[in-house]
Amino acid sequence: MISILQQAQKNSQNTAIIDATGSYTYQQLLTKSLQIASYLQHQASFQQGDRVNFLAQPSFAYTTLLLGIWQAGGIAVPMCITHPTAELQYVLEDTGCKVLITDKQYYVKAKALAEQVDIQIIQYDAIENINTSLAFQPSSDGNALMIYTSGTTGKPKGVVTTHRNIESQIKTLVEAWRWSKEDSILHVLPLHHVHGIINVLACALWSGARCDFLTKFEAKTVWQLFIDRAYSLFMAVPTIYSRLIQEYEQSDNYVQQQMRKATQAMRLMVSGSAALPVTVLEKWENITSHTLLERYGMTEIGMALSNPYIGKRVAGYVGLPLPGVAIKLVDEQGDEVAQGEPGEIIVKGDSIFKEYWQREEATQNAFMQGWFKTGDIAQVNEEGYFKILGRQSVDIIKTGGYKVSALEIEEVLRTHPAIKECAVVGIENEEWGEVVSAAIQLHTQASLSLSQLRDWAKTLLAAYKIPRNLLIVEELPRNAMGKIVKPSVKYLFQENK
Ligand code: MCA
Ligand code: AMP
Repeated sequence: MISILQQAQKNSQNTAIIDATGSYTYQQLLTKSLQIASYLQHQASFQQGDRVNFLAQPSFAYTTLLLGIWQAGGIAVPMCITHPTAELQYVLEDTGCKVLITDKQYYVKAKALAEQVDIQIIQYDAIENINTSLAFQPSSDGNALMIYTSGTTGKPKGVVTTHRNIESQIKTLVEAWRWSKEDSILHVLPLHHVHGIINVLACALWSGARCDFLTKFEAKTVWQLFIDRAYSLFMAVPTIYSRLIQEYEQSDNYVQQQMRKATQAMRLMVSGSAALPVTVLEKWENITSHTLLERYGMTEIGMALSNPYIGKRVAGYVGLPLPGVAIKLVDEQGDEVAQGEPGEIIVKGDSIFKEYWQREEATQNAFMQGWFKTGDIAQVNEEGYFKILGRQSVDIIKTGGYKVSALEIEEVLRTHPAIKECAVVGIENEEWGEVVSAAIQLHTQASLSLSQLRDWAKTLLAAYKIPRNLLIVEELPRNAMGKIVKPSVKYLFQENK
């Protein structure tokens, strides 16, 4: 049996999950997960190692699907519940899955998808009262999870991690941040990324802690739940902390006092997925007395660097290497840089992913002598703390904690009949980190407004990929080779603010 299930068995009587439908123990989680595993093995078109995609709200159902697919020996592919059909269809086709499981809410959406892709759709509620014996068990070296991530080339790639990788990612964080079964956490993050799946949900399950799901982030509700439910932990992206600060500032004195009291009583609050502005860290500290623990990670590697749980947390720095993670900073030739010099972060360890799904060349190019090349540039201070300086590629944008590829968005924009050429860049923004912005050259006599563009794009791109700023230009800035110069495009936006 895989370790996360063994861990759950140790805490069978504890409350595991609270969601919009009720409260569930670890025993209920195990029972339902086994039913799902058995259903897949006996009643679905499933074989060991198959990808099983699923679309479900953040909930008990989602959690049992994740564990059930793992127990069956499948690769769990959690899909984004807010993605438009075009993005979902891409993921279904790329994974080549035979089975898609959905909760009640997404069944109709899934059925429509199934008309375009040949797969079996299983409704979660139909998985009931069947024999719960398993024909085969997963192996710890087997593939476990596939998460789609945007990169510097083409469409998003499936990042495949094994049970061993995941176990290593979880154990590292459980140890570093001292998770225990006494903990409880409010989960407000999307469940198709590592931050929400591993750092919050899987660490809670591993520890026998309680995880409460909020279906969609909403600042007022989060504060109310902090006040009502006395959580010990919270983890989010910087944009969420900004939103919570805005909500605090709009509240009256009495409510602010309750907000302060509730958060001061927590033991740890973590920020990650994007750079935490020092102003946000300071404001949060003034409200809650917590110095946010900032850490650094990536879909391909889990978490790699973290400020310490006990000890100095340095504003603007992402901390020190986590246990079990080897890190080096290298120059363009792959040689380690001198202390204090900037270099690319390369990482090695058990938590590093196995491969990009069916992209052998991309997988090979991502590694250098066994070290994974992150594409992030950092510098180390005298005390060994890392500071992220930026990314090698201007074509990667981080907005609201989501990583998006400028090239992928440009490819979609070019299919608009009014657009002759375009360049997408991320423009710095205190609340969102960066905001997706498009400079567009139109065909003669064509016209296009931002709202027209956004309306058109919403069936093709996830909401966070759709440009928020539009600049119509006569010509895009190009170099002598005719290549668009992205820094100059950014400058155009700054000039036209
Ligand atoms: C929404 N809005 C935006 C953006 N998104 N404006 C600019 N840029 C954006 N990216 C605007 C909307 O237009 C709307 O404006 C208002 O904000 C509310 O929109 P809504 O869709 O309701 O936003 P939201 O649902 O509140 O989303 C904000 C969010 C979300 C909760 C911060 O982006 C989120 O969950 N981010 C987390 C992503 C994450 O988990 N990443 C981890 C991947 P108006 O009101 O004017 O219409 S990274 C990872 O996993 C690695 C391993 C790591 O290190 O963690
Ligand atoms: P993703 O591929 O969505 O997992 O995003 C990973 C990327 O997020 C990293 O390569 C970094 O560029 C960025 N990132 C994550 N955490 C931080 C952080 N604390 N500070 C700055 N960038 C971060």
